[in-house]
Amino acid sequence: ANLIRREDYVAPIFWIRTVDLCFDLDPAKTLVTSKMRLERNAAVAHGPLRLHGEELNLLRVLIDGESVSFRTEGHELVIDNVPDADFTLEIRNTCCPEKNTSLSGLYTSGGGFFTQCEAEGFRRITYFMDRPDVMAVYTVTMRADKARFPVLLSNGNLLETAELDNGRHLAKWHDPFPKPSYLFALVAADLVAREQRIRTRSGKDHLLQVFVRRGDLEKTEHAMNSLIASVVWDEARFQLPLDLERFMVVGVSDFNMGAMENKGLNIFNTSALLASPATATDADFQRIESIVAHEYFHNWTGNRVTCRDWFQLSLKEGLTVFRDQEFSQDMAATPSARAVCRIQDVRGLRARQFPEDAGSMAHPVRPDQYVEINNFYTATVYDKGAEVVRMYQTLVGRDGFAKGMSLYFERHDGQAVTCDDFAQAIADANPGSALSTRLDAFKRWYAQAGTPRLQARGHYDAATQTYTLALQQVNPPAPGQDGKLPQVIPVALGLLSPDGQALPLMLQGEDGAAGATDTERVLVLDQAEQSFVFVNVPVAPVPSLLRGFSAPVVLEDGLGDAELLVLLKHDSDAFNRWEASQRLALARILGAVRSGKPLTLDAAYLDAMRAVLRHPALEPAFKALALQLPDEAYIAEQLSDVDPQAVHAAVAAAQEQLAAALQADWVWAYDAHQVAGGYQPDPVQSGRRALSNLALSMLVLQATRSGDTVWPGRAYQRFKDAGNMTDRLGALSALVNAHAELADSALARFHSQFKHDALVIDKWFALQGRAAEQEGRTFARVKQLLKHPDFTLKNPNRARSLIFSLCMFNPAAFHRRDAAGYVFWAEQVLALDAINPQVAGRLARVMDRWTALAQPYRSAAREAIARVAAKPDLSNDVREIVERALA
Ligand code: DPP
Ligand code: ZN
Repeated sequence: ANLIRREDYVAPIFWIRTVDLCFDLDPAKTLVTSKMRLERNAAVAHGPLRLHGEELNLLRVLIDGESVSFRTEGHELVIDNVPDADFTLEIRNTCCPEKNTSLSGLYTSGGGFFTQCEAEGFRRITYFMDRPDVMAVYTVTMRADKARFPVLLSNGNLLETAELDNGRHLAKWHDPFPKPSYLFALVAADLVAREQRIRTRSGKDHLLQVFVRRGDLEKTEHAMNSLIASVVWDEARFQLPLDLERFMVVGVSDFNMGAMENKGLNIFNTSALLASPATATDADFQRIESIVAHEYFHNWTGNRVTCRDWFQLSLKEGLTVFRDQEFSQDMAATPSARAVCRIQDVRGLRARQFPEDAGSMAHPVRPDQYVEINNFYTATVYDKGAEVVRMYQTLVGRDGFAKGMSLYFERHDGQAVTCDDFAQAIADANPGSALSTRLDAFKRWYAQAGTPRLQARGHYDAATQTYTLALQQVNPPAPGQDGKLPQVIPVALGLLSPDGQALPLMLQGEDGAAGATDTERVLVLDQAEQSFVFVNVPVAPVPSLLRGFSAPVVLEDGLGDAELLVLLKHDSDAFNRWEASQRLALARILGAVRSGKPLTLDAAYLDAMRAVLRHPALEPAFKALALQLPDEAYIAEQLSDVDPQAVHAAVAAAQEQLAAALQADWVWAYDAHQVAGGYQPDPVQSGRRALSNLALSMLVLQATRSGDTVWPGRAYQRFKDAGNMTDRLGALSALVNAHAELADSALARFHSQFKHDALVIDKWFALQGRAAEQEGRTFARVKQLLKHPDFTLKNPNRARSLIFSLCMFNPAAFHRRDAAGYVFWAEQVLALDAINPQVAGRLARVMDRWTALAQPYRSAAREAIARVAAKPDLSNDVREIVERALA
């Protein structure tokens, strides 16, 4: 397999200016005719024309209407003799959509045709210069059987429809915006649409459409509302209008990703699109809102300005994740709900990106090399990339960032550019800012992999009333990277008096004006070590550092229980308040794991948690997050020689003690947070449901352990009577996670009630795959479920629901001392690889952190990885991952 390197980038030898595509759609054999206008890139030396193509049947090649000689080299079609002047190239080929189980290129799903071209799927449709810096204007003609495929969609505007012989029909689309091939899309299927006309601020009219299968129409209201809100938000916050008359969204149930931002024709995994109160949870509603927004926002950040090459992926993904996070916060409206969004985002970053940054697949936000680009749609590129964009905003301010965005579009609209171009635009729009004066150092965030550790030590001098904060950063080596340089770390902070008062933050050398009355400010650490001296500090303060998680680093501030309790009680920064709750729990769990002694939660911790739960002013959504224990994966990241069973035992013990000690409080919390009135997925209602469901799970756990049947009975009742999926699933998972006796009959009832709704059955599998492990019961159940008639590896959502749930989200069920989990993993990776390499590659990633495991896990994991690597015909996707794991 070829290693592709960023430093080897060369501009294309030819430009493709226009493409005229013609599809005669047939599931078994689709005929594709492509007519292109090409032009030599004057800036680049001579060379043959090279086109990418995979799994295609080539029928003919014409240049200016004449046949030409050509050859193939691997997956490339090479034409040596091409005119110097502009010319037309016509290619005719076939492909086989119904055999395309990789879901990349043109494939069939549920009897319709769909495409997925990012990153390199277009070459599985026809021969092309399938790289994002080749941008062309597309005209697409589709012909298909009208009865089976009544809806024919492609990018842009509909030019023409016509009836043809033999029950076929035709549609012709034209997209006026030049675009890279990865943004091409086509849909031919039996679908219906929810439609909405809107008039935007600028006074233009637009048609929004959400296409789904017939029975799903009533589940599209939330997606449509989310789309409208996204259009309004992008115009208001960034002055970015909708540039198309028609904006289409289509749902498909076989899809590798969440969704795809094809120009004017977004294609969505149904799991990221369809929701009704009866079938989707609050978390689903929230996820749909953010993914609809994400794909819509790509229309500017990704489509109008795209990536020069795939190493720049974070240019569009980091930026667009940042934008969808900001959107979700703005939609959440209240400060507390905003903080809840931020906490959830950081939780996700720590659970997925931190381990990635420390493991075998660690790579910079802008990677330097890859074998298979599909393997680099990662938490680092997306979520750490979003944190990098957030730091720009922190350094130049919200208005400065908006100015930078404007300059970015002014300079680069219609171009394929790099992360450097983005950085330069933000810096140039903010001369003299904390960013512009250290731009080169800031850009190390794109180049250096690994999570920096930020060490902080404070010293208070009562005599001079000064507080000296010494900050130090340590950048641990990552694969192929040692001797790293200091990064630019914005540290938002406040200082609290021991009784919780916010103290003014004036630095030594500042006059009265600056900092005198601020109680929060941002320090910029850009050296390995720096000290900051605060003056006029009346008492020894408790530092609240890295507020709002102002940089993606691991903070080591050495605070003990007493100080964390002050922050938990008084910090005006809700993020750090939550963080204090997590650190109190973490310290106890890590203490137990490291000492090998059973965990006993102390009264101070339990009282603090009770105080949070009973707090008169804190929002329920916040309480639910503060009372939730840290993820096992996050805990494991704090350890070397991880014994996942020991981590699980400590977490389980903490859970049980929290359930028992606060029993009366949980009863109160459950009763006091019932939601009256109709279902709304808003932050207030969903916060109440989150807290009452947490309370219920605690009560069922406690009851099951003590042999009491009242709460399991109530949970079962609630499971049966719930008016929405959030509460129904909450009650069900309370029963299943506690291994309550009623769990099995509840599961059976749930299945029979929802057997016709694939997305709900996915939840049914996922719940069982993620169920708390107890004496191997969860693992055994998953193996049993593999044989369930509803299970299939071919549908990515279903495969993920069971297999990924176990291997990725259930460490205690997966990491078994007898290695059966790893054997299972190897089998499933190989089985999936034969069907869908992208999904198999994702599953392969589960072993990224195997070297951090203790024995006997480590040796067994290595053996399983080696078994996969030994398979001769692995996909590039899986091979790259297992080879890096073993390197
Ligand atoms: N569909 C993926 C996303 O929107 C890749 N672009 O992030
Ligand atoms: Zn994206």
